[in-house]
Amino acid sequence: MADLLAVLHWFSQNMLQNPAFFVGLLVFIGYSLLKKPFHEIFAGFIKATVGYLIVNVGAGGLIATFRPILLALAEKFQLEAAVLDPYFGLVAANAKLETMGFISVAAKALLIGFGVNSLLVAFRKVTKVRTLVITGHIMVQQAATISVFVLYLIPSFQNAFGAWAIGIICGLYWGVSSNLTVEATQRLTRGGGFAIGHQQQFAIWFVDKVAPFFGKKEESLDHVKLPKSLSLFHDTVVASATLMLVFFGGILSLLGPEIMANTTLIGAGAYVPTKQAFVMYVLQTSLTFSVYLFILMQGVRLFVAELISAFQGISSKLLPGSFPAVDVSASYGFGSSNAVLSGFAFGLMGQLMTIALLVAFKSPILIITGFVPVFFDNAAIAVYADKRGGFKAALVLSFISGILQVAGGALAISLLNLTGGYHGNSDLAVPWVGFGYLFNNLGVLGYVLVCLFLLAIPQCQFWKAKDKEAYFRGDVPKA
Ligand code: ASC
Repeated sequence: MADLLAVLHWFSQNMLQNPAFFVGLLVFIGYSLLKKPFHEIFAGFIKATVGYLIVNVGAGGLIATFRPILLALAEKFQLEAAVLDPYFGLVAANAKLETMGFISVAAKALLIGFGVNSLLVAFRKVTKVRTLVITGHIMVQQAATISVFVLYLIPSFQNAFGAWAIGIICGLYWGVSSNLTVEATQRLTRGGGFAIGHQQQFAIWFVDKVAPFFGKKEESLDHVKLPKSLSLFHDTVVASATLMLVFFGGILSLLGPEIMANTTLIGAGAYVPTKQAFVMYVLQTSLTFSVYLFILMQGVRLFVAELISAFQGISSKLLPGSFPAVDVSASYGFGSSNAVLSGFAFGLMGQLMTIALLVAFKSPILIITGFVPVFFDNAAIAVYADKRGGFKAALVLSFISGILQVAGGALAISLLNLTGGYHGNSDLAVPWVGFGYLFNNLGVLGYVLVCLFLLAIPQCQFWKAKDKEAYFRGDVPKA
């Protein structure tokens, strides 16, 4: 038993929590099952792992470039507010768990959750769940936040069973929510063979359903006719650099050189007056966002391509009819070229408008926009919405999503009594807040009801599917 625990611990630390190697391993296994020659297996392993490491560089760079701006904003305007971002949320959740005396519960729950998700897929004929979530860094964040939901709101779980209660509901959420994205993602990618296992699966499902009511898919962002002088915005690099320049250039100019040069506050990323003119610092920092965005997309392309072909080995030999559920940025390359940026821009407007309303109505909880939810969620929402309902759907739905992220985030902070930050991504800001109220009002009964609700979702999907075999093949939907 002790040996088994040691193996599980090793697996969790080195693979699950470091998904670059986990994805590499999956590719290795997939290609081996497909009986590819060894040099191809090796090359696949390298490309997938390096691709994922590149994604880490891109996502990490975006987040790190944003952090000094956030610190300076808080200092300059003395904002005692919570940052809506899963990394800030992770810190806040861990601090809360520590004060409650449950330090390592989230790590245990992560492993149990992964086990539950694997069982749901292994018994997919019964559970109708086809997707295994493999985005470890996200699962770490979610396990921590969900630990607070379960333990803080349902005190009767504050015991040895607690980690199991959290793990079971995490595993159900992972398997069921990612399973909801299969049809939408197959449609978007024309049969790419993967699903989304990230932070906005419910939103993707919803957007895919409602987008057609907003307009025609033919009126996609790619087909929006821009005047000749603006058509250069069809180029992603130009569009992203310009947007970042307007947004971050505006904020940085407002903050001014003095505060940005405060190395004690800002640390790495601070402005060094002896080295550079401030205007050039603003230009460089803003353009750095598009550099990291570009890097992120390259990495995604590399690992997704390998994972998709290798997973055919796993889904044809080991788990027929199963899909890997991966990072949402895997979907970006399949949308209109400007969908990612449009989603970010309109989501940001929705967030800022709601924050202004919180201030105007003197809300006791003030929210600061964090980069991860406003960028990654809304980008995805626009990509999926645009595919189904054209540009109007993409813009309106990402705007609404921005509103919900802030409103739901504020509710979650007051419900969970958190300080400093909250997760803020769509799933954690909308459905999970609803689950939280059920936990709070009904206790263990609320927990059971949420588990039953989650278990019922794939049954409904299967029941609604006209062709039951196509459901497990994950055929590309016709309409
Ligand atoms: C998240 C998160 C990240 C990014 C990354 C996007 O939610 O925690 O680091 O999105 O996964 O590719």
